[in-house]
Amino acid sequence: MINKIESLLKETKEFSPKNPTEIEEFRIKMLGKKGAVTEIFEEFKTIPGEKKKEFGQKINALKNAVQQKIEEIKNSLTASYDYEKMDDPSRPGNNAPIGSRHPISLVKNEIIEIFTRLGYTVADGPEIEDDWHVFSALNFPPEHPARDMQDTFFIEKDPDVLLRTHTSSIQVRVMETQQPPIRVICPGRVFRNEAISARAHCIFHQVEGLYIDENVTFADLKQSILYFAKDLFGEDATIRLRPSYFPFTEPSAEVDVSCNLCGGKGCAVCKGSGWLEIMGCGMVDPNVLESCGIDSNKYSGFAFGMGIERISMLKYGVRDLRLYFENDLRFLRQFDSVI
Ligand code: 2U9
Repeated sequence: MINKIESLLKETKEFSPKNPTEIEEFRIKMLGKKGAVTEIFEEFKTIPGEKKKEFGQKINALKNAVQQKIEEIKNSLTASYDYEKMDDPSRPGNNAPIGSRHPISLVKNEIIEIFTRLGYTVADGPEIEDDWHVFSALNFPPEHPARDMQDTFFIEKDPDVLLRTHTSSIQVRVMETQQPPIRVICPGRVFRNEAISARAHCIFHQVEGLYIDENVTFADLKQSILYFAKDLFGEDATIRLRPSYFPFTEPSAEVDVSCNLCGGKGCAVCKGSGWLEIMGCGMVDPNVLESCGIDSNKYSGFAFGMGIERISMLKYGVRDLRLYFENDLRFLRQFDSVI
């Protein structure tokens, strides 16, 4: 028996597996129900009493040596990633986790895609702006409340340097540098001095559109928005326009789309009205055309603007605007199946 123990100890010391399967085979061979060490424990029962102590110590030492060896090899194999790969070079690699698009980007891209199909091009502009491009060129009167420090983030005063409160400043820049026909879509971040709540944030995203040419009418505006609403919310969607007021458009309107959750019957989301407000729009005020160097006797145009967070909340049933800015993976991962 001593020889057997010595030989098993030697085998254990020299054991050097090529892969995890060989470790498991070794474990079964030594410690399994019919394993060599288990068998020696069985034989131990027949050893006479006076020799039990000596043999017992040797058998236990063997068992510990086997267990220790298995543990050591397992640890070193887990640490060396390449080892398993060498064993099977055709084995697929570990997938790198890929992220998902943010629900603001998803909706922004969808809106851009719809309007580029209608012949619009995307325009961009600075987030830090001056008074002219954000207010004066857009027909805001000198005492308009939006110009107030309570509503707008000013970086400097006299001359004013401020964070744009809408992406309309991009369209002003386009009109100053291009003559009609103009058809642009302007997505971007905007900043307003507002308290953060479930419905409002001091930073949000807008998409605005502008179409200027000869003989552009309110009917063109209505049809373009209807086409957009059907594409985004489904073929059954209808729209209604309610009169409104903006300094930069005349006439102006708020646009509602039929509630896609209750089909217009009235539910909690549309507060029983059957309608959801999605954007504002109007015919570009002739004062704005003239401020930007476009002849208002020859050209007319329409413009529209929407908050991307609002559209995204309606589309995906998100109840709290703050979720869009917190980067909580439990929220963001819900969009990983959307392309
Ligand atoms: C130029 C001329 C006109 C853009 C327009 C709206 C109506 C509008 C709001 C929707 C929700 C902003 O995000 S929101 O708070 N926008 O209602 N925007 S017409 O009109 C323009 C833009 C540029 C040169």
